[in-house]
Amino acid sequence: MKMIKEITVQLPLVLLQATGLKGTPVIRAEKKLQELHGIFEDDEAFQKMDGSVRAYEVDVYPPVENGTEGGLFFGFTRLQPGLVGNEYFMTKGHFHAIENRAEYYWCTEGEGILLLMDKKTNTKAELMKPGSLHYIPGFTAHRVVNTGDSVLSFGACWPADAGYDYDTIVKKGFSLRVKKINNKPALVY
Ligand code: S6P
Ligand code: ZN
Repeated sequence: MKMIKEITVQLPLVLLQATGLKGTPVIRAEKKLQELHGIFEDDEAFQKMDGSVRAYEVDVYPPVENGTEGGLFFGFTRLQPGLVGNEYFMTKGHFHAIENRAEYYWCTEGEGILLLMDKKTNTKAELMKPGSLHYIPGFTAHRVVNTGDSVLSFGACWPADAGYDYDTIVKKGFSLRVKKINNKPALVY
């Protein structure tokens, strides 16, 4: 069991070596809880938490300059388990700044839910588990929720000119949340 887990976690490195990306400088972005202010519903619970706790980190391997049309980025996110009130830890979530840009996610470790929301606020939820592959179409906001009690890891591949629009999500939120109710994950509209 331990062996399988190790192989799964190391898959992105194997991939990097295989594609010649080894040696590309890695850009690591850490998101502390305090940087996620405003995205959780229970602000009172949020204020009581230690804001310096790391909620997730993203390693981005950019083989081309940021903004290169036609180029692709590869990234790997590790999202910690946890709760703010009864809402699971999640990524900030974003549309792409160039709205039509699509993306792939695939889960390598842990369990969670990918929330997708189109421009008309129609939502979809997809189960993430090791091996699951997720196509995120253009014009679609995406956010990952860790519903397990261990780290949720996933790879991502997206156009190098996609960019990020976080503001729309911070202002309007996602019309679907994932909460721990009766000790299990529940979708709350
Ligand atoms: C980039 C891609 C991911 C996320 C990462 C963190 O287009 O979707 O690399 O940046 O999972 O999520 P967020 O919402 O904080 O950027
Ligand atoms: Zn994205």
